Amino acid sequence: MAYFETVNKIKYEGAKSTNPFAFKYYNPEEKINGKTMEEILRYSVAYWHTFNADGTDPFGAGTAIRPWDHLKGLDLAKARVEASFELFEKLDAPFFAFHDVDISPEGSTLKETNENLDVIVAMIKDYMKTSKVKLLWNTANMFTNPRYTHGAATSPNADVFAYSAAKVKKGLEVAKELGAENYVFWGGREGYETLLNTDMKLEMDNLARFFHMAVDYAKEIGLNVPFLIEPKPKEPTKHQYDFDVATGLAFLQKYDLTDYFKFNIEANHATLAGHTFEHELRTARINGMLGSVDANQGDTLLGWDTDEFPTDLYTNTLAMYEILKNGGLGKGGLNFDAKVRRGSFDTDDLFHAHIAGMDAFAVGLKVANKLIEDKVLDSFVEDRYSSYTQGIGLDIVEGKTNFRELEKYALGLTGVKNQSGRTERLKAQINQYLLETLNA
Ligand code: XLS
Ligand code: NI
Ligand code: NI
Repeated sequence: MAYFETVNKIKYEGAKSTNPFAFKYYNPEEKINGKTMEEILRYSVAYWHTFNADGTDPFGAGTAIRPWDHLKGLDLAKARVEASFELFEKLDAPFFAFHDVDISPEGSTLKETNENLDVIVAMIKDYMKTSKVKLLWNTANMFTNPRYTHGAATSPNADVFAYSAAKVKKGLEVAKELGAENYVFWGGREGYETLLNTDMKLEMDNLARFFHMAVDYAKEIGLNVPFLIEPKPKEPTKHQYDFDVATGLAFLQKYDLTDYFKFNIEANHATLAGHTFEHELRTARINGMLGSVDANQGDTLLGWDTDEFPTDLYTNTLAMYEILKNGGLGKGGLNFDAKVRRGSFDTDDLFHAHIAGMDAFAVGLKVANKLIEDKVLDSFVEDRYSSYTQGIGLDIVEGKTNFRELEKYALGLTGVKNQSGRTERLKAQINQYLLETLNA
């Protein structure tokens, strides 16, 4: 049975195409520096936004009209799996990602929940045999159920810590069973509401204990995939412990976890933390910690995670710049952790949204690649720091000098001459590259 009868397989038709159900810029087979766009971009569909979300917001009921609306329980879960593989196929998406509770319903006990999960995981595994789609990552939802009110691994209640451990244990087994490329930890409630009732040190120590146990268990079952922390500063908690990449990195370093973890960086989480997307990507990249990306965008007028499909070409260009400079995403991918707007309620919108995001990142890739090829920023930056390649600057970077010598040197200077940073010129060049690519 077809769930999305109005849509056929989406093909690349080029920038002149007026077919709404065609890619204009994303050509999976097109090679950029010897690799296909498909191999570089590694697009992934987020199960929760595409098959579970119904448009509910704090002020109103769901609006989405879906062909599985009449179903319940395991039947609903099975229909969603069928629909998901139809959508992956039609979009030609190489990856998907899910939380445990997205794919199968929770039972009244943990045992029942796990049994439901087993049924659906077996079904997904079966579908994966005849599909090219792979699991980019899975994760445990430890924020929706009321048991996580005060956190999961950082809950003041040891029973909740134990329950959460059981959930992640099962999640790691599912990752192994489905051949996941990564395993994600997003700590939505790993933080606090107020310090008045919080033992912050114990909570953070416990979070590290939890991660070490996860590492140990993965080793035990032979699951050899990167673990990814997904930083977010707030929402739903007032303060989340893995606030941003730098904060998360300090945590991993303090608790000796850097060998096993990298970051899954989400655009909208970066902006909530008061950073640009490219800042978070850069911070991870220069520390060798860029694992994967939740590709979405926020709204600067709204103070929460709006999870919009990433259509901003400028931001996508700067993001792809970091990703290419990283040598790609390795086992990571660009996961569309994004949802259609509440008013975009029919199933066609699911396709329009993914096409929009896939095309917009393909543009970003092309422009970023050209910027790198032509060394537009590199040659400027190289020149800007050239004082460190000779004389006193070289002594500084080679650790061959000290305060006494530097004072002597400074005393001998007749004046200090700086160069312009040329911000506006560089921005204009990026615009030029963007427009040239679009008009090519
Ligand atoms: C929420 C997060 C979440 C994670 C997976 O803000 O982005 O969707 O990606 O738990
Ligand atoms: Ni996310
Ligand atoms: Ni998010």
